[in-house]
Amino acid sequence: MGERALVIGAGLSGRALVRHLTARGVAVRLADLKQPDPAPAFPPQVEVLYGPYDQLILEGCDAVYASPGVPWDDPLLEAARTHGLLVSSEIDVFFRECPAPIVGITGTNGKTTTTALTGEVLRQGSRPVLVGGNIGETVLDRLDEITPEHWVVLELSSFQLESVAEPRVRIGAVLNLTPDHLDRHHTMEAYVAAKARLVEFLEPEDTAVLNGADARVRELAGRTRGRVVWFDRHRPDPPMPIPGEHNLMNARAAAAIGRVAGLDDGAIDRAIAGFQGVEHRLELVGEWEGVRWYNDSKATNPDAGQVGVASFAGKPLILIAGGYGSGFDLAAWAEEVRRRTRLVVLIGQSADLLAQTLAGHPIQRAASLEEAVELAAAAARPGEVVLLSPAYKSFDMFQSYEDRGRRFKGAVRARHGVTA
Ligand code: UMA
Repeated sequence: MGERALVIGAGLSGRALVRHLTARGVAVRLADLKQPDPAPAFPPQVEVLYGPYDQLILEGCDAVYASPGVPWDDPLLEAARTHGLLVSSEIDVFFRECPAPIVGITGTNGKTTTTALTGEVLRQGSRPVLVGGNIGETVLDRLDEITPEHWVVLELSSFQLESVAEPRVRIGAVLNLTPDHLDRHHTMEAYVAAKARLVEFLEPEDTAVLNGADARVRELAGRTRGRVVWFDRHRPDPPMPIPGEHNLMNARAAAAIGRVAGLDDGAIDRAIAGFQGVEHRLELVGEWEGVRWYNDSKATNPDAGQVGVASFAGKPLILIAGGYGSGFDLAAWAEEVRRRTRLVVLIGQSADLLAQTLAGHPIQRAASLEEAVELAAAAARPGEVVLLSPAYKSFDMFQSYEDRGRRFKGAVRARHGVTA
């Protein structure tokens, strides 16, 4: 754990690390390229450094803990390795210290819904359940409440998986694999390799829950010593109340995990039928004047955006899309959007590119999300759906996809005279 540790990043993971390390008597230096707004409060003994940093910041430290946003091949981390320092992360520490069996869920899209759903399914059993990880809840600061009787359900991103020395789980589910985060992983092979770590550390008594309908995921069966269960073939089909074929796949994955964990089909079905959905994933904001408004801000790449749009098959759709990011293949997204939408309102940095990509299709441009809501509201007719499903990341106009989703909901409610 180190006597003096450097923590990089003052976000959710960094703050959890600072609490964990200081509680164990480790002297902590915290560095962040920029001061978060609002600035988090740290105990006075923590040395806090905001602004650009270089290798000198390692001086006197015997361990470095990086946030998921820090590339695992960052020059600072490489220098630390060269000097023999421990290089670790919030989720790495958690894996080392967690006394309970872990269910790990990864994939490009659907992780958060499947993680939340799996938590609901496992709660039907007798063991206490804790849900966290990339879903937005750090788990390190909850170690004290976890017993060997628990199930811990973790959403694991590729960034988190590559940062865990031995990511051994009891049940590891991989939902799908399409290109994402290639700015960070450089190649699709490297991205798949990070995700594959979830099943590569399984022992024969563990289970890989895989999607046989996804060619890249199917290949992972050859990279594990664990038993393989194909969740796409799970039957009976659970009654999933959230729209979209992809959500039925997510429900099959959660149901397959439930069966591996020893639950009966009736209990699994009850949990899934009562599922309320997850904020920012095809979340119903409300219905006004016969128009239903949905927040799918979590759609941060074209694959997720395409899935969002396809979820409303048969209903006339007004789509709000665009944001931050580059290097995406837009062909499949654009085809779906042309087929399903009556109007697209474009926002964000990618608006020009999307306008070109959708040339000939009805589009409008908005300078802000609030203006996009105004334009959509003016155009929408009773029986239609307005969907925010950006297909891009949020960082050009917002702090995060959560910030974007909440601003959207606020603007939609304000437009319809709903305060609070
Ligand atoms: N920072 C540096 N140096 C760097 C990079 C970042 O100082 O080289 C600083 C930033 O200025 C920022 C801080 O680090 O202030 C933020 O750290 P972070 O981006 O790692 O964010 P956290 O708040 O710690 O949140 C992370 C995950 N973020 C990322 O993976 C980018 C959250 O996933 C996760 O919920 C949280 O840990 C708890 O586990 C979010 C995410 O977008 C939801 N994940 C990606 C995705 O789902 O596609 C992977």
